[in-house]
Amino acid sequence: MDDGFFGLLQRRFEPALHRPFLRVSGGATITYGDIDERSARAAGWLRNEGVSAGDRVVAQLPKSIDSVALYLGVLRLGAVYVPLNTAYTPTEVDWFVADAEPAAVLRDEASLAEGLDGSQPVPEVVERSPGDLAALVYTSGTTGRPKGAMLTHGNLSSNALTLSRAWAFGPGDVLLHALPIFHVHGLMVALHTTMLNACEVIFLERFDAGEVLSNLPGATVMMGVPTHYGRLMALDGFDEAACSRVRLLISGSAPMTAELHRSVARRTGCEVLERYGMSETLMITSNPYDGRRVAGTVGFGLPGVEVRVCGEDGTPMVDRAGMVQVRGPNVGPGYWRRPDATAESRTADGWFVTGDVGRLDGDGRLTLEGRVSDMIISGGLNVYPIEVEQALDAHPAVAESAVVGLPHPDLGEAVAAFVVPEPGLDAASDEPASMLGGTLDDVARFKHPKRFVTVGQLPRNAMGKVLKAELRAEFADLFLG
Ligand code: MLC
Repeated sequence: MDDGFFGLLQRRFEPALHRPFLRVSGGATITYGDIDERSARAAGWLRNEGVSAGDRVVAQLPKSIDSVALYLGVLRLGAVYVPLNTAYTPTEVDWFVADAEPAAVLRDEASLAEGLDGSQPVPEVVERSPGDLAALVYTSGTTGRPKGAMLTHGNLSSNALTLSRAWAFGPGDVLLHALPIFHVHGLMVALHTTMLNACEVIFLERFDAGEVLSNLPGATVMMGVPTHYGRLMALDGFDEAACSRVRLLISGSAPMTAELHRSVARRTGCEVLERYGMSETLMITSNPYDGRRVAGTVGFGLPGVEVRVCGEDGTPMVDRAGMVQVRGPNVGPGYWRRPDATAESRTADGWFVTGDVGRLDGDGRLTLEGRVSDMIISGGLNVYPIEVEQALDAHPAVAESAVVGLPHPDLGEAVAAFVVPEPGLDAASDEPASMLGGTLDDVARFKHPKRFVTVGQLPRNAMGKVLKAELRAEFADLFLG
């Protein structure tokens, strides 16, 4: 037993209580001392609401100082944080709540602020073992039924310490933070590395390219998804002068094209450091901080993290494409209350199967080449086609549908739907979107198809399986023209 991940953070905060932590738009800054106090209030408030160690706390909240205080309050109380994308619809949220069975659900910023203001701080930190749960991060799945990826205190501590060293974080760093904090990238990768070093964070509510650019000269590090860097490239001012203090631009959550990587380097003098991870494992590989960063690759297994690529028969291979598998203290214990899904995601000898297809070179450098499932990554957010297909198929005018990801200049991939109308119903409609009315109302908007294409039938193989690869090939230019 020890005091878990929050205890580790608190020891780092202690000598730095006067130092600035989060600086929000408009200039207000809270210090490490302030966040320590605010999170103790959050713990006090949650305890009064009946939350105790091991209980889940669901949060669907805008990005704010108080939502960070809530996260830390949950950790110090030994409870389990369950962040939800603010874009999820009430129906989607109901599903997560039923699955997580939380002791508290927070969806209203005003009552959070009121709760924190009106509560007594509870300064103790509840003891936790490295194997105790700290967070559940929901990911969807190929069956359309989301799964809560469990992360322990040990997972959070080990990955934060590893990244902090690998990326040479120090107290003088200023991180430009424009990511959402309901996913591991913005919440854990970005905030944990900075909190461990008591650095300052320019904490922007959302990604607005102009606002990011105007804050860049004050930053030493930025983390983003490729879409963020693509949008910055569209602004003339994204150049060497804007990046004069920047020592590191990091990209993850979706593949960055080698072309974007090179153009950012040409324009700013900074070679983006691309890394690879997922909710279930936190960060797995990274291009080197010192050493060659190779565009189009995600680098080497982080210290302490083992990565291998296996063929269909499970044999590890070099220089050939296969399944990427990972093992290490970063890998979570499995999916919440889903022993079936947990077992399916592991090999007999205990490696986690990522679902990504990749190739390791002789030096251990990993290049990702695709995915086993037809999951779409749109602007750094994962979209599982089956959720959208099920909603489309429920419409009386739809005989069947197929949803795929197609190359998109801004989002990397964007969601496209191929819809076969029921016979006799408006088959000639060029506007399937309007024909489909409210059928997608319960689906988060970022998952909605950006284009609908009416087709007479879907391409299928002899077994009747829809050939999505054919749709992807035939309509590869849909968003590029
Ligand atoms: C928003 N929209 C999207 C979208 N984001 N559509 C597709 N894909 C996305 N990613 C839609 C909204 O539904 C809305 O549609 C319209 O775009 C405008 O909304 P917005 O909120 O104003 O969008 P914008 O600010 O432009 O957001 C785009 C974005 C943002 C790329 C800046 O999505 C973003 O910051 N993404 C980062 C996601 C992230 O943090 N991923 C980490 C996952 S962790 P409408 O129809 O309502 O107008 C992970 C592990 C790891 O993957 O290794 O990191």
